[in-house]
Amino acid sequence: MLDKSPRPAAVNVPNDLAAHWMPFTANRAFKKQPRLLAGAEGMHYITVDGRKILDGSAGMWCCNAGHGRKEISQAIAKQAEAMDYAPPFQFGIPQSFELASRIADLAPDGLNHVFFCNSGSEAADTALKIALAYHQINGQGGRIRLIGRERGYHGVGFGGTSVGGIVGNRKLFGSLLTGVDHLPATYDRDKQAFSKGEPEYGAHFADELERLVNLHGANTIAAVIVEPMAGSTGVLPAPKGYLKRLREITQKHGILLIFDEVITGYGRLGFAFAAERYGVTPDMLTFAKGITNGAAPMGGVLVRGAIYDAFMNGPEHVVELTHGYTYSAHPLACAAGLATLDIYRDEKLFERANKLEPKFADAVMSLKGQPNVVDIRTVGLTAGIDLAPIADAPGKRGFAALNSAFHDNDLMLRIAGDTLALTPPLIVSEDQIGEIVDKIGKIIRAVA
Ligand code: PXG
Repeated sequence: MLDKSPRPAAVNVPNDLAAHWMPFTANRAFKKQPRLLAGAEGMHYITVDGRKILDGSAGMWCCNAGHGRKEISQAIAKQAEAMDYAPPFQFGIPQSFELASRIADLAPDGLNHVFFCNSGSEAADTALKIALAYHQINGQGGRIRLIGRERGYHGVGFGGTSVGGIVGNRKLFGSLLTGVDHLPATYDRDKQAFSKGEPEYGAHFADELERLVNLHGANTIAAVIVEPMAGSTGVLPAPKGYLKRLREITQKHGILLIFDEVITGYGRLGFAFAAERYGVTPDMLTFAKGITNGAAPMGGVLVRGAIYDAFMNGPEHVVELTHGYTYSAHPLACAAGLATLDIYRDEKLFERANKLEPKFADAVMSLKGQPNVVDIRTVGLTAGIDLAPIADAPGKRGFAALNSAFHDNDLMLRIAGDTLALTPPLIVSEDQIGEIVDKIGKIIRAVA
């Protein structure tokens, strides 16, 4: 428990943790042994008791340019002084138009309009709604089915939860959306364990879409949504050729393809977007997290010109898409986004991630042979390390690793069950990669 005695504190430490019901957190365990953060600079977090924690997870896949970037905080402060808030419906601010143009410039040709929202969840739900609306106004209103993938994660809205493929996130929440089906996950450990980059095995998993088309009828299917690399379910890179195959099948049947790039966007895989890495352009692409380096909530959907144009009909005084959020294109988020994109460009961080990828992969792969390590996957500056679960207690070893990392080894990592996920800021040095891997080795042995 926290020390409740009166004392001068460098930071404001709460004396009661009860009131805050924490998201996606084991609340009781946390409140017994809190992991409280007070500061962040460069590659490190600072705990409330002043310890430096090496950031192996870019916060939560957000802070690609590292922490404490003055360019971003100053841009936010300046914007807050100039104008705190502006209504995004029927009014606009110059910064949102500039940001949309710059995001479109980074995206593959054809994705040239941006719809802003505030999170990855809202981005997923927005893209799914645009897909349904597009078919409706395009005279194909029978296309109402949405297809996701097992082990996919698209946030926690009802749309994203429905197309998502994680039983723990779905089973408590009723019937969810109807008319949803799922592709199989692309992972088969026996065939692809310890692959660096995209596994050789598994392109054929895309052919399952043909099966779903045969089952439901192409003209009932609106869209397919997938992550180019499933991140939060344990780092599952797309098998070689898989995304191209999905593109071919969706195109053949008039089905929209949506890439959820909330994690893979803004340099994580060595390119502005994974779509570029794979040479596959979807019809829509969702992003969040890295767009503001995590410094302000923002998400969005990149949309093909033909989809946008399809809505630009009817009387000009009428709203074309009845969708949006009070905080869409919030001025502080736009300011943060513009400053963040400047840093990515000026420091060539996407290229940096690309160059570091082989070294990062070799370093993490060196953990093969450590106790309980049953698979390691790497792609871009991301790795997933599967630990064998403790019998009858799935997730317990992973949770122990999270605690060992934070309390005993001064490292932040992400866990998905018994998988450890590493996804450091793109500013990570080669020495720091070595430091992260050394710490992970110690942690794996500590939880053996
Ligand atoms: N899509 C993807 C691919 C994500 O990874 C979301 C959507 C939802 O974004 P918001 O901003 O609504 O949370 C995400 C979020 C983890 C972890 O532990 C990662 C996410 C969420 C929860 C846990 O790695 N990513």
